[in-house]
Amino acid sequence: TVVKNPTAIGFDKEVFKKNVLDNLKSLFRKTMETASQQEIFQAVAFEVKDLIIDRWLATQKAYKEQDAKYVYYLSMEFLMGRALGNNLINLCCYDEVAEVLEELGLDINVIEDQEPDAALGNGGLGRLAACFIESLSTLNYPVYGCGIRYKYGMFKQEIHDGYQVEVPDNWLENGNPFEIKRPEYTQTVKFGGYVRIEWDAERQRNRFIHDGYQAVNAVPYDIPVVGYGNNVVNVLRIWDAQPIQEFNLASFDKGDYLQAVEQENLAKNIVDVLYPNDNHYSGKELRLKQQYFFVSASVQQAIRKYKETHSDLHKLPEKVCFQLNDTHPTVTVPELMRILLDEEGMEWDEAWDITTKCCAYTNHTIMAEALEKWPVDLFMRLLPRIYQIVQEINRRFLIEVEERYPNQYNKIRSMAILYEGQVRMANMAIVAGFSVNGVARLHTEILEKRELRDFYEMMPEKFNNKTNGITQRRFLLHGNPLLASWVTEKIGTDKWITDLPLIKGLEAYADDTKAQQEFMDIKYKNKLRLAKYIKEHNHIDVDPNSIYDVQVKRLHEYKRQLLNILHVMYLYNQMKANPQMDFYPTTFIFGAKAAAGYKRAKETIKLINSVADVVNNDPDIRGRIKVVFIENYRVSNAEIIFAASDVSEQISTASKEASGTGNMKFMLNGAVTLGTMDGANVEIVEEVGAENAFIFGMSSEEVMAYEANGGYHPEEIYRNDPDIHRILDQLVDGTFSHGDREMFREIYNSFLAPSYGRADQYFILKDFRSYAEARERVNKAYQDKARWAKMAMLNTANSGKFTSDRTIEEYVRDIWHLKKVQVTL
Ligand code: 26V
Repeated sequence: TVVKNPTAIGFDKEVFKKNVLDNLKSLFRKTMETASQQEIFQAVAFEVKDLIIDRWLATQKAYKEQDAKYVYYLSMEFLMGRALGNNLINLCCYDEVAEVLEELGLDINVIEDQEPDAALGNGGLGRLAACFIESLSTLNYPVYGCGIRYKYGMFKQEIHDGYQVEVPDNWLENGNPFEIKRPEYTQTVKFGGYVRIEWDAERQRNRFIHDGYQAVNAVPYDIPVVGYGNNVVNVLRIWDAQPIQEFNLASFDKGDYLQAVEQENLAKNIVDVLYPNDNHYSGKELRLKQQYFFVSASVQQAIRKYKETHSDLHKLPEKVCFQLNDTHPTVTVPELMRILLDEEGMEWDEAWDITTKCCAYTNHTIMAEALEKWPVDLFMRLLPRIYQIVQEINRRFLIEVEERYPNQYNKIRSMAILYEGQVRMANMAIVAGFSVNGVARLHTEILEKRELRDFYEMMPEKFNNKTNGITQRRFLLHGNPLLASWVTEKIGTDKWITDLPLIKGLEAYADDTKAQQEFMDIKYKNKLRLAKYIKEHNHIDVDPNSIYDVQVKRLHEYKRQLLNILHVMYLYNQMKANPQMDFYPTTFIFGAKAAAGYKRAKETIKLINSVADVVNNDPDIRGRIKVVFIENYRVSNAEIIFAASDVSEQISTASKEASGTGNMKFMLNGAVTLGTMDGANVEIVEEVGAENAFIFGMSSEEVMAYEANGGYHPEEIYRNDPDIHRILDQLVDGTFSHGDREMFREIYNSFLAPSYGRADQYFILKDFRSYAEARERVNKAYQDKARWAKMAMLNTANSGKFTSDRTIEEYVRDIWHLKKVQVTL
């Protein structure tokens, strides 16, 4: 391929080869002949870590010399995926290593496949964090990604008889060759106990002493985050929990004994598992423990590091910014206050001034059920001193509200941090942060005009938008090497790798028949690759000449996978009634994990698989409609899926999807969006032009207007539209369930007789006709090969805005104010 290496100087194939063989010997006592592919992966990965180490040292040295400002990106989730391939790409020696492996009789793809995904995240929010730290490295900015080293990441999904089964993800089973344990940076985190007040005669004020607590050690593991071709290596620091003192069986003192056992237990389960919920809050104590655990360790570490070279904590904001990835790390605010007040002896006002200049908050959803509201009793029991500080923050803020809005109790009701026995984390993040951002223009507008209206009115200067982005190094260069090389050839430079807007150069080829042919040939090859993957993993034959119409994302009602599959049922009915209908063969591809306790989501997976069973095996259909549910959708297979897609399904109920990032990955890879005017789809359409996308459905304004009126009446649609009537009836007449009339009863009821809430909350029936009509347009458009090729190419060509490099430059300009650091070896 064409990726030429600016900094692979020093890469010596023969040395690399020899070292890999040596690693095999020293790690496993094996030779190339006897080693397994997994062992070879380990040997290669250790060698790659070796390539990284000198750059890593040089980077941290350069930061120190320049006394650089850091952003601490605090996130419960980093959905990194695999590291080997992307590290090689960013070290600019992917091709060279592929050659070495080939000379050893190995296929680099097979070696890469040995690596488990680092799935320390659920979906959009976690993957965004991963793209961000990669972009920060590539753009020469100092960052610490701070998170949790979950023993079990996102569960593996298996499909048994059409149902989702969750299997634990023991991702560290074979060790992680890229991580480095840093016991010397261990921090202590305290839970429970009580707060004692002592009079400090010397300083003439009260001292708050936290006693009777249980403590846990937080031990960091560092994972390198390699920038593209610039020698920069930043750190993803994930914390493991260890008991304070080794459990001492010889202890005679019963009090000590019990305390030792308790502390050991506390340490044991804190980092056990990632909560597999996406968008649904449930006030679990363990989750709050996880939050405070990694936040306290990270903040203590940041302060300690700062104090190594600075004496005045008042200038902390010049060197440190804490970016809160959603409200999950919001205890950063009271934790920083605690350190400044109790450990550094500052006065409230000084501490508050520093804290509010250091913290910034990103909002990722307006879904009410995702809002974190901790019960006060739980919160104060687990974090007694932190709770006191929250009370004081709240007290002082409410005085401000009262001054600004005398006697307007509604303002207090909406903005108070402590309200009706709950700690409202978003309110605390907004009150204490100097920046509050949404993740797409429409989303930020909805925050300002609706969800956070009162805050926006009171402190408009805090609000800003940062439309999300994705890294083209992973989602084009690594995931779609054929298209990557072709782009470079066509636009005559590989500079798009770090300057994505250059990809606009492709526009010149939009009407060029030869280029169209080449573009579609590459798409075809990628479709073959995905067909092979599906055959191997799902045992379904897929026709690479069919349209690949794809919806991959977490399963959630607002994302409306149900609308998609209901429409497949409708198409099936049409084709049964009219076998000669004009229809270009289409493969409807789904991939989605459902939160383990999300019943409706799990029923929807079963419905998709049940429809697949019937449609795929009906001889009347002659394979013209296929439905495929790809098991265990995750970052590594996502790369293959995006590259192979023709149609990108982005069909959320307008106003509900904050941004979406999958939509951008599809666009970059030349898939055409079939979507609603929601989240970043709005900006995608703006970039590519409405004629190169298929837009349908209600606007966010319409949706919100209906919601304000308590919903709409889906039963009218059911009564008046015979096709819709039919598919809903088919949910309960056994058509797709071997005669079982109860299997999909609850889905049916959700449209017509919901047991709680409104009927058809997500406006599926209301948007159905408009969706069906858009899908017809897609099917027609695809039959005009030249037109489709042009549209697809224009999507790739106009995806420049959606690089996370652009997003990061905006964060740096408006919020973080970092300086670029050059690193030389
Ligand atoms: C929320 C919660 C709620 C409490 C329980 C555990 C848990 C875990 C994760 C989340 C995150 C939900 C928010 C989220 O993922 N939002 C997504 O963020 C993407 C990146 O900004 C954005 O593209 C998606 O539109 C948005 O849904």
